[in-house]
Amino acid sequence: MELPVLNEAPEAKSGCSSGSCGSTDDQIGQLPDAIREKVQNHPCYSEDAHHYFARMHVAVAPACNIQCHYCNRKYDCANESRPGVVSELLTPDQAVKKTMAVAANIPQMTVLGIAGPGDPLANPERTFETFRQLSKDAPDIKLCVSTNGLALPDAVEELSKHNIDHVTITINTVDPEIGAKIYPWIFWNNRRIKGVKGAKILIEQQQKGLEMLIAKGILVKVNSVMIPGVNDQHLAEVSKIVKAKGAFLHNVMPLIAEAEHGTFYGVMGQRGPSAEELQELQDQCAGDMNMMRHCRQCRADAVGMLGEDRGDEFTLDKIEDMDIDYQAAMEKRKLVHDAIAEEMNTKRAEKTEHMEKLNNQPPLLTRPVLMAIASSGQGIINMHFGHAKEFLVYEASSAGVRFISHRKADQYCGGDTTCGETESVLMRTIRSLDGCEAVLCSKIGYEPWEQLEQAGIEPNGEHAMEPIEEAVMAVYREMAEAGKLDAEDSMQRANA
Ligand code: CLF
Ligand code: SF4
Repeated sequence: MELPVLNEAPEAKSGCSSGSCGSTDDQIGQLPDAIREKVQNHPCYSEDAHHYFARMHVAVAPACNIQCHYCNRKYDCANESRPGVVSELLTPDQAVKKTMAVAANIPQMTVLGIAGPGDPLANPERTFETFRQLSKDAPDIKLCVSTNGLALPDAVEELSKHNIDHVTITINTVDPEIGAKIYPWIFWNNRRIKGVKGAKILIEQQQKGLEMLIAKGILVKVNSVMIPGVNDQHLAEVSKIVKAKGAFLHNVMPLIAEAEHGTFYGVMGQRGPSAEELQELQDQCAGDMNMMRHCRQCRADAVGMLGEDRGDEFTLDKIEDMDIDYQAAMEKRKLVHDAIAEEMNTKRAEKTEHMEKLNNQPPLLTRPVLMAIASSGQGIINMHFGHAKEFLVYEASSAGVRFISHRKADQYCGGDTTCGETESVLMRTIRSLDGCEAVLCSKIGYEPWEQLEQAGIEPNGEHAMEPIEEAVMAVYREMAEAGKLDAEDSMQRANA
């Protein structure tokens, strides 16, 4: 079938500006060398890097100096962690030992972050002692910290002394009236300050800290928790302001509020955003800002690639028995990092060439389509549908392919012989793919194939081991050729 063509490409639905993939790594390709060097192997600051490099957190910071309505202090700081998770608290010495053990055993681990379980800068001695030791003993590890910002201005000088190039500030609002609906109180100058007054001080400290970090040349990522009905209409404004001040990346995360977590919002029934609402807001902000869409809301003691947790391999009793020669580990790590950098460069060049070819083809007169991908990393489709714990969601449109988000799934398949037997888990997985019209994986069993088709999602195992963007574009073109992406079809789906 002949494809309908346009004389000019229609405007992309989103902030995709490059005409090909509007992802963060494309923007990173255009950065000045000094900044590119800082982000190219940081899995949070570069979407591309998160397929190859790992991060770890050490939970050394128990105290917090504010209260957020989405937090219960029994659990890790919800500004960078999935709510409802408890981490094992470490001393700085234990944290250093654990970091070096992980670095020696997982050479892809490039970043050590401190993100809780409370606020790292409300525990300055423990946080800075950990950073001090690591910047001396393990200089090849990037150091990263996440904070609510209240104590940030007082910490900037110290942060800049320890080779800390990356700081995350959680900024949920720049309006004290909205702030009072998120933060019931802050602890400031030995006093508890409530309501608008407390929120105003917090906001001022966050903005001052942001400006001071930028002045020191430290990269700043801003996290915001999207709370429908509270700050959802306001976060695009926050994005504009933090970008104007020099923040590098904005990570809008969904509120997760469950009654069983015992948080104020959870108990009050405050809802979190749907996947569509989150994407809409991220797209709205993307006009002004680099957006992070691959955040996995890690725990305060996370270890491994984003979305993976290898913490059990590095418990205190296990690392006690490990004998680490860090000099030898550093040499091995360098070889691994160089090999990954070479692979990434080759893949990036291939992708650019491939996308240029596609962009030279006549643009399609078709609507955008979402596809779910089963991948364990390296940017390729390499996972069995039933083994996937999460799916990466990409959007294909006439403007190219872009990464949208990830969706958590229950892994329902215990192995080839049991594939597809646990139906209710399968149905939950399929529900998590709501809005996607195709799922691309390396292999898929008969039963999930049928169930996906019944749910209106095309299963596709024909692109195993292929680069994700290329496969998504190929399937998009096939769907367009088959007439599945025209305007009429779009109306039917909307009405279904
Ligand atoms: Fe950790 Fe955060 Fe540093 Fe990354 S996590 S302190 S910037 S090294 Fe990353 Fe995890 Fe999302 Fe955080 S995926 S929760 S953004
Ligand atoms: Fe909880 Fe983090 Fe907020 Fe402190 S800053 S109250 S630890 S979510």
